Formats: sequence, C-alpha cells, structure tokens
Amino acid sequence: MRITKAKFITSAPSLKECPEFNLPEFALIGRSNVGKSSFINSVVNIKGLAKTSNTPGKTKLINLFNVDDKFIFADLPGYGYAKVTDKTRNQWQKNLENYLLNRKSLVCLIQLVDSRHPLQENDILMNQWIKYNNLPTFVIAAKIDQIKRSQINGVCINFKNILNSDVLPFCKTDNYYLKNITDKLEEYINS
Ligand SMILES: Nc1nc2c(ncn2[C@@H]2O[C@H](COP(=O)(O)OP(=O)(O)OP(=O)(O)O)[C@@H](O)[C@H]2O)c(=O)[nH]1
Ligand SMILES: [Mg+2]
Repeated sequence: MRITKAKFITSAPSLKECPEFNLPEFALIGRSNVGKSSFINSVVNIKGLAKTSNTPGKTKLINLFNVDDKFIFADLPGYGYAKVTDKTRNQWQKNLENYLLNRKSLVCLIQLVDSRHPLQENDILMNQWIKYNNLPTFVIAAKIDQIKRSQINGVCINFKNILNSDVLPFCKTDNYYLKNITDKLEEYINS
C-alpha cells in the first residue's frame, strides 16, 4: 500500500466527540513515550503530523488522522503515565475504555511495546483486556533501533510467545520495517 497523503482531523476528549467516518479505524495503544505518535508519522511519512515529545504524557486526547481517505489512525494517550492525579487517570481510562469498546469503525488495535525492555505488567494486562473483549490486535516491537540487530528476532519471538499476538518490529529511523506494517494494515482494510 502506498500512502500519498494524510491529514489531522480533530482531537476529541471522548467517544461522543469523535466524528464518524465510513472508514476503517486503527487505534494506537501502548505505554506513554513508547512511540505511538512517532509510529503514525513514519507510516504516513509526514514529520510532526502527530505531536511527539521526549517527555511521557504528550498525547492527552483521541487524535484522529485521515490517511489517504482510506483509513483513520487514532492516536491515543499512553498508559502508565505517573504524573497525573488519580482522578484524571481514572477519567482518561474510562474515556479510553468507552472509545475502544464502542467505536464502531475500529478494525484493529495496534499495541506498541518497548523492544528495549521485558514486557511490563501493564502491557500484558492491556493485551489480556484486548483479548478478553475480542478486539482484533497486533503488536509492534517499537524502538527496534535501540537493540542489537542480532537480538531483533529473539525479542519479537519472545513477545509473540508471551502475548500470543503477531509481532512486527519497527523503528522510526528505518523505512525497512514499513512494508510489513502497511501490508498488515491492508489485510484489515480489505477484510
Ligand atoms: N530511538 C528511537 N526513538 C524513538 C522511536 N520512536 C519514538 N522515539 C522517541 O520516543 C519519544 C516518544 O515518542 P512519541 O511518539 O511522542 O511517544 P508516544 O507513545 O506517542 O507518547 P505519549 O503521547 O506520551 O503517550 C520521542 O522522543 C521520540 O523521538 C524509535 O523508533 N527509535
Ligand atoms: Mg503520543
């Protein structure tokens, strides 16, 4: 799949503010700072389209992007972000859960996990929650440039064994990984 254009549509605090499109939607989920917004920018090949930051907690709303009038990316706030009050975190969690469970056009959740570290408990819990709710998903082993080339396969196999989901390696600095990812998106778009 060749992507030629992408545009920001809107930032929505919760599902009821999300406009409806007759297009398949992919939501990015994962811990804060794992690279969800950077992933979107790489796939659509537009630097800065989704806002990124060195500090966790950058994405605070449901940000929707139209890609080639073919599908929608929903950039979501990360989990595991410590610097918010319990009340704010609970509200985010409720809003996100409601979006993930009730967004009709959602065809797949793309869960990003950090290749540099073993899976964290909240990654595993999130994956179990997705499976429990019968939501389609695959996993991206993110920041793969940060581990040795010789370890890439082993890390992906390990994630796959633990999560029982397809795992694709990715880093924002090497387009080599994009083909498998866009092929995967296309499978969901066409099904
Ligand atoms: N080395 C490396 N750094 C990356 C990669 N992807 C993202 N980063 C860096 O990781 C940081 C966080 O990236 P974001 O894309 O903002 O992460 P996010 O998951 O959207 O974070 P939140 O919005 O806070 O949940 C930024 O400093 C990025 O430059 C990657 O593939 N390799
Ligand atoms: Mg983000």
